Amino acid sequence: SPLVSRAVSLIGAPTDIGASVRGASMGPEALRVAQLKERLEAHGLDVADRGNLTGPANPWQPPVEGYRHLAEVAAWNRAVRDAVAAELAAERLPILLGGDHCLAIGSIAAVAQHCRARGKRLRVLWLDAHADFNTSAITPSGNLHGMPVACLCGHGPAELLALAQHADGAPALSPKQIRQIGIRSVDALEKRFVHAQDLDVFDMRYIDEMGMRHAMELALATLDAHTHLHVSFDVDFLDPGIAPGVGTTVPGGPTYREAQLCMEMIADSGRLASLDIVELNPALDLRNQTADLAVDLVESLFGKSTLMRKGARG
Ligand code: 6HN
Ligand code: MN
Ligand code: MN
Ligand code: MN
Repeated sequence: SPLVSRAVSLIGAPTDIGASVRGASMGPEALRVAQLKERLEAHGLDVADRGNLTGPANPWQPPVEGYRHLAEVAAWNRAVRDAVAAELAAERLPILLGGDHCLAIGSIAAVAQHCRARGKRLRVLWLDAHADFNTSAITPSGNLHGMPVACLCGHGPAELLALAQHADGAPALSPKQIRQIGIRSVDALEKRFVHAQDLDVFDMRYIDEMGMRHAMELALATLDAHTHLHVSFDVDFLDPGIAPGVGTTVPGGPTYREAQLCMEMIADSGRLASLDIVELNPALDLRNQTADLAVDLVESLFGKSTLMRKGARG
């Protein structure tokens, strides 16, 4: 779609600081090996690979007061936020290559601040098996990759709220701006908090009963010409049968065709303006097949199949 920026920038964040299964730190390189840049260029995009950000090593420590590696997570997220902000300021579409999902705090903070400064509406699509809405009081793991949505909505540690919130102290996001798709693993207390905060969740039960098409029609409803659409794509969204290379697999995810339709409908909206690709874990993958699938789906997100249909229609 001509509405989507044809200039995109890849930003690698090679860390698994927010997880307890190691290996997502190798995600950026696996996506490069799967030829993300070349495959997007084949669709006419101008792709700049900015290389990898740097940050603290994973110290592999147990949680402290409900958080594992909080200071290191904050350092990585500051670097991500600043890098994403620079690409948005240059009118380029940032693609964050994670890394684990805690990095969406920095990425979406930059997007939220950009949208506020430009008077744009923001819609966030959270494609994930998990709601990522834990807090230190309710987390079963202390892993910050289970908390980014809550942090962005203002529920999190001061260190992360400080880097994510707006200048006036308002949270980066309101739950009203978020649509979660593919959810099928939510912790018991997390579930209560998701309901209390009134998050809009299209879980797998909904997708089973109503279909991916209907879920996406609703998730993409009421976008307008001033809407910035951010997609946070946790690769564990996908069924583990097709995407084994993630640290926290949950059975019963979208099939190949359901995932393609999801991406195609986002492409058709013409509003995609920023993207995270996170939680890819090459240490658990088979011959880089999950990276290859992720790139295939991202191609669809940028209109690969839309172009096919136009051709078919003449
Ligand atoms: N992810 N709900 C679990 C936790 O530890 O908080 C799993 C979180 C997974 C996070 O995959 O991005
Ligand atoms: Mn912009
Ligand atoms: Mn996630
Ligand atoms: Mn997940």
